[in-house]
Amino acid sequence: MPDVREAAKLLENAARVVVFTGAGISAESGVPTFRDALTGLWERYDAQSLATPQAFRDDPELVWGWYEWRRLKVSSVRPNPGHLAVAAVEARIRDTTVITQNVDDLHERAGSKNPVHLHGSLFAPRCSECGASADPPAEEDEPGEGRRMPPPPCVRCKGLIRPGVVWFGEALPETALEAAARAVSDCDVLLTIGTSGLVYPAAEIPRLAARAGAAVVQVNPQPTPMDSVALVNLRGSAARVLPELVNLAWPDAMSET
Ligand code: BJW
Ligand code: ZN
Repeated sequence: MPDVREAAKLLENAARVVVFTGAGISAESGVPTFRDALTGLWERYDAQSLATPQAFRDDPELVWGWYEWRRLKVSSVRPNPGHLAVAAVEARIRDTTVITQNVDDLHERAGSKNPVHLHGSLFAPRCSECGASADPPAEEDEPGEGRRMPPPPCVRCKGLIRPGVVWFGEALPETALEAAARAVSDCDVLLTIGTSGLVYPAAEIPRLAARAGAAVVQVNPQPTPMDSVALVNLRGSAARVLPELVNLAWPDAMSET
């Protein structure tokens, strides 16, 4: 049986599904990944100078400006057929949990109900001192790559507002981790899509699901450390493979979303 048919059968027969996504699912919407050769963000930017608490302490204007540029870029793009296919799975299987490492809002905009954001969100800034949540600033006309911007002050304590994302060395949000652990512990199928599987603790998720007895299906154009964990490896892009997979499982599902 071709791999995609085998994956469709697994999905069709599943009662509980986890969809675990990384930057690759948003790549075809125009959001760069982190580690892809040539196009990944970490090819052009230094993670230590931008995605750590120390970076924000050292140069808050550089870090805030970079995240505002990314937030506005995400706001200007649209979900792709990969995100829509994930929402179609959710519409067919009620007990579906979408767990994403992504800080964009493309799953929500595609119709996913309540994705678990393991690494936070570009759209949920908060105070770096007292933790109070803040609204993202009003949209600007020109995102301006590389522009420094002073972070706004917290209305409660005047501390600096920081991006609501999880930086290296920071703990993942407890409620998100708990929701993820719960969903993974008793799912029938876990789809891992567009993630390099290099960043922990998120990278444990497919392994935990496999250990708990789930069938792991991976969608990625490149090999990853998850290849050996997955029962089925679908080598291709999310926007191409996921609609095909969903259409094989439920022939009308994509047109219903
Ligand atoms: C496609 C596609 C298409 C392309 N279709 N697919 C040594 C060993 C183990 C762990 C550590 C270690 N040293 C340090 C650590 C810990 C560290 C870590 O894991 N580091 C590793 C890199 C080594 N982890 C942490 O620090 C975490 N926190 C932590 O451990 O806390 C401990 C603690 C506990 C208690 C108290 C205090 C502390 C936090 C990790 C936070 C990660 N943050 C980032 C940045 C978020 C903000 C931002 O956006 O700037 O999250 S890093 C970045 O990587 C981002 C992503 O969510 C994450 C994962 O990346 P992802 O999504 O997998 O993207 P890529 O680019 O890596 O891969 C893309 C994939 O898509 C590729 O496979 C492509 O082939 C594929 N693809 N096109 C489908 N069209
Ligand atoms: Zn504050």
